[in-house]
Amino acid sequence: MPRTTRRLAAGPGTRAAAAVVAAVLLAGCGGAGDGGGSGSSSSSASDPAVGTVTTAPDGVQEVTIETPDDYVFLPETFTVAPGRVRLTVRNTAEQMVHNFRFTPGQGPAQIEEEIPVLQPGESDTIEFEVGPVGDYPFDCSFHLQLGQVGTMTVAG
Ligand SMILES: [Cu+2]
Repeated sequence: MPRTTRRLAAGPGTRAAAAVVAAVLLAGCGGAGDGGGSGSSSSSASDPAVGTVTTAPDGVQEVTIETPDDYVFLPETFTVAPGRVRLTVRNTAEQMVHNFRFTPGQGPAQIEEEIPVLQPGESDTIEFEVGPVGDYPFDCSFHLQLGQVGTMTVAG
């Protein structure tokens, strides 16, 4: 069977899928040549994929992102619908301390909920309401200067 290369269409429906693919590619990149399967690549099977937005039984959208030993969020973008969001940030780093906040003064509306500090190996969850559609930039304030930023998109 010939190998086909599929290009993702740039429609809104494929955005999340593209983000997931990007995250998988990044993870694969980091683990290349490492047969040990240590660290973040071995998340428990019951968890949905990192960056995948699911709806909990109580109707709240849930998503988990990770911060590794680098100045990035994995994935750095995710998309939710207007409504309630439960966001978990998992610091998979072994060395680095990170945090999470929505960048002050940016985005269609301010979201005050934040995670002030995440030690290596810690995770924390915040819950908040999103209304206006648009892009909500977030960052790790410790590493903002080093480019540790991301975007939550709210799409109706
Ligand atoms: Cu950081």
